[in-house]
Amino acid sequence: MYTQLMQTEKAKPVTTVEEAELKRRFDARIDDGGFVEAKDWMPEHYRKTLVRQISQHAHSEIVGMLPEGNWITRAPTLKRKAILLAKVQDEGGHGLYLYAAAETLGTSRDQMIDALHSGKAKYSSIFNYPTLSWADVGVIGWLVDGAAIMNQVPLCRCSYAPYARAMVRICREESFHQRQGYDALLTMMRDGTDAQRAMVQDAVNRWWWPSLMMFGPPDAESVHSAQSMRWGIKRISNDDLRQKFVDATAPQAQLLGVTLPDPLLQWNEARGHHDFGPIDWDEFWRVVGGEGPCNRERLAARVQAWDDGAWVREAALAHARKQRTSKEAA
Ligand code: FAQ
Repeated sequence: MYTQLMQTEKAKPVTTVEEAELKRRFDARIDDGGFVEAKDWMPEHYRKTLVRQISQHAHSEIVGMLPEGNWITRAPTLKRKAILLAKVQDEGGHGLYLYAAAETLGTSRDQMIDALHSGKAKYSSIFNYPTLSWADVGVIGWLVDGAAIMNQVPLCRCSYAPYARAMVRICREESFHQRQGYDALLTMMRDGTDAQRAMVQDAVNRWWWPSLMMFGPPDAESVHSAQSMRWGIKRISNDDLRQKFVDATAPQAQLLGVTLPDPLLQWNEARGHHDFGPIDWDEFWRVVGGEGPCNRERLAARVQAWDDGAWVREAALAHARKQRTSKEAA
């Protein structure tokens, strides 16, 4: 399988003096905190790791349009509808920057999309949960975009420069997304009815634990972390990012007036961090393995959208061909 192939493939053995020198220079650049550009020499395993991570990230943005997109026609006001439309469109844009960044590594967008549609490539576990109420849209902005930013800010310093550059713009937009989600929830909590406040609490109860899972498995079980940290692809570990997210989010929950659904969540003065309860990693792996509440629905929606868009792609190609021919004739 595509992902297994990426996981197990080892760097090609360095066979020639020239390659050994290229590898030495690559390692030195990484050790100096330098950046790698698309045309620079890089080990095959570094390239494959990046294609895996960036394409999965792109797929997450695209599949991530579906849960919130589900509420565009039912947004409570024109203002909220316009905001949600713009947000979902932004996520589509993020997917496109990321596919473009991954393409610089020599894998075509068609190959990446085929890997998603055939179930070989992953996308974030979080998008396999349903959006049951309008409050879910606010909670996705607050918690899901909040977790995404926490994970993505360090990626602005990723050693692969095209990915790092894409992340700078994406992070600016995600930070706005996070604030709009929090603002929508504040409105419901402060100016809403008891039923609306209960709706927010219910949404927080359902999204809290899946949001913590977004950061990936515990460090001890994260198969890619050691190598990705060595290469400066990942700058902060899964567990450290998760801890930073909990520390940032707990006071925001208090301000909002919601309870995070974890009886073990409390400030630990000695550690200078919040302690929190155990994560259900069986649930995480079930969802990653395709058995989450919406996995089949999400994939089917993407495949359907791709098939429905075939005529647009064909028309665009025909138009480009026509323009080329008339330019050549002129
Ligand atoms: N879901 O060894 P590690 C967003 C897989 S964007 C599914 O720790 P790694 C914006 C992992 O791929 C959200 N699978 O892996 C938005 C690997 O499997 P593989 C996406 C997961 O790569 C907001 C295996 O487990 N963000 O939300 C997950 O070093 C609102 C072992 O794991 C990114 O993709 C998971 N949660 O670390 C859009 C950020 N976690 O590939 C719409 C970039 C792990 O061997 C609305 N990616 N796995 O088959 C990363 O930072 C990393 O890839 C991690 C995983 C941290 C996700």
